[in-house]
Amino acid sequence: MSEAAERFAQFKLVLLGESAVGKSSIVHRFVKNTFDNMRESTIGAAFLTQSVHLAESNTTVKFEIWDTAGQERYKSLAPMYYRNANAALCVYDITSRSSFSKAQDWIKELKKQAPEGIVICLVGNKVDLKDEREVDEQEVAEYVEELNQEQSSAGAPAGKVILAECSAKSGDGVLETFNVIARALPVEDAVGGARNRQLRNKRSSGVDLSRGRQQQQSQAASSCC
Ligand SMILES: Nc1nc2c(ncn2[C@@H]2O[C@H](COP(=O)(O)OP(=O)(O)OP(=O)(O)O)[C@@H](O)[C@H]2O)c(=O)[nH]1
Ligand SMILES: [Mg+2]
Repeated sequence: MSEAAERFAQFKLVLLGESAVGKSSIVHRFVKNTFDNMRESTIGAAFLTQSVHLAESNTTVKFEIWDTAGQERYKSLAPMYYRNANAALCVYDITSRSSFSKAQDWIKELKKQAPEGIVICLVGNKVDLKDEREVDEQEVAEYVEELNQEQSSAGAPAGKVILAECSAKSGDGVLETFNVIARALPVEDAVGGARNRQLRNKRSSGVDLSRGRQQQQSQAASSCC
């Protein structure tokens, strides 16, 4: 019996959140499986790529990751990164209430300005510091449930916010978070889209990599702008 061919899809993902919540640390854990206690604050944004494999659909999902700078002075650059994004991680630090309200602001902004159908994941980082927790899990769950109910009652079929917690330091929950996002993305559309490339709406769906995969870098690539 012949096995079905592996499929490839590519999506743009952006990380948003207050400075020092651990956006770059999450990305580096995901892409390089490393952690730096003294990571420097991001300037502008950084670009990296990494793939996950979804066994159930035999699909490799490649993420093009834009890790934005959380410092206030870079805020005006953010729309440049989220306006074409398929997915967004709004990151907060579970030991910082202010970072949670900042993540909520990002979600509001994305709901207004980002492409329709963008997959939004609200991520609480630094769960290794649970003794210093300031943001209650239950409160976050209720906030997300409320948001998703508003979404449903507005008749929007997609766009539910996903909830996750992780620790870039220990690695707990990081890969799981990206796997959940990959599963929530319109993989079928992206794969099928190759047969109908001209009709694809670039703002809301991914890119099929089945053709020209050799032109793509298979592992992490990193650059800055
Ligand atoms: N204990 C703990 N520290 C973390 C974790 N993730 C990141 N940090 C630390 O938090 C600090 C900030 O991490 P970054 O990844 O640079 O934060 P950022 O959100 O990218 O910050 P900007 O680039 O300024 O927006 C660094 O000192 C990290 O070592 C974590 O999961 N646990
Ligand atoms: Mg950073």
